[in-house]
Amino acid sequence: MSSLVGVIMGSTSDWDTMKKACEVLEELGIPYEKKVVSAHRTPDLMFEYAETAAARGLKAIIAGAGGAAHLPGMVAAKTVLPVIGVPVQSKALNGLDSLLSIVQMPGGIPVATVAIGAAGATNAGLLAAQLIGAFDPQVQARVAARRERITQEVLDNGELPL
Ligand code: RP5
Repeated sequence: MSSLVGVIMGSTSDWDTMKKACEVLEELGIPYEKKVVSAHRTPDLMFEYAETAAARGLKAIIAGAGGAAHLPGMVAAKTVLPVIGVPVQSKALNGLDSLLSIVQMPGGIPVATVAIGAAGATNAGLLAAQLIGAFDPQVQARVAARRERITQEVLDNGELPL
């Protein structure tokens, strides 16, 4: 089956974070592709990727970047697919720079921004799955089952040692 979600990141150094999104998509059986696409190092590739994404069958794009993180916003400007932005934790400013670069999109071109770092990448995978699940009952059932499992784990392990 062709990919439904595109997971892109500005650098190979983002992979440790962005693999969390891929792990979720794999767990939920959602076909995805992953690629390094840099807004400043490979700008032409970024435009081509964004411009062709919908025609290639993608339903959502997860874009992760750190520092002056313009990748998600630039990609969102060139596609009408939903774009989920993951602020990668930067060394200098702990990802606050990434977060503010991604989240503060002017009205008109949305980027759904998640938390900084690994939790954000996990949630980006889940959010993409939920978007697809809105039109695919099997995917939605798998997302619901994952929630139930997490709830049960908390209920089973909720007793604290005294
Ligand atoms: C951004 O610059 C990337 O998304 C990465 O988070 C950051 C640093 O990239 P490298 O210098 O590690 O390649 O483009």
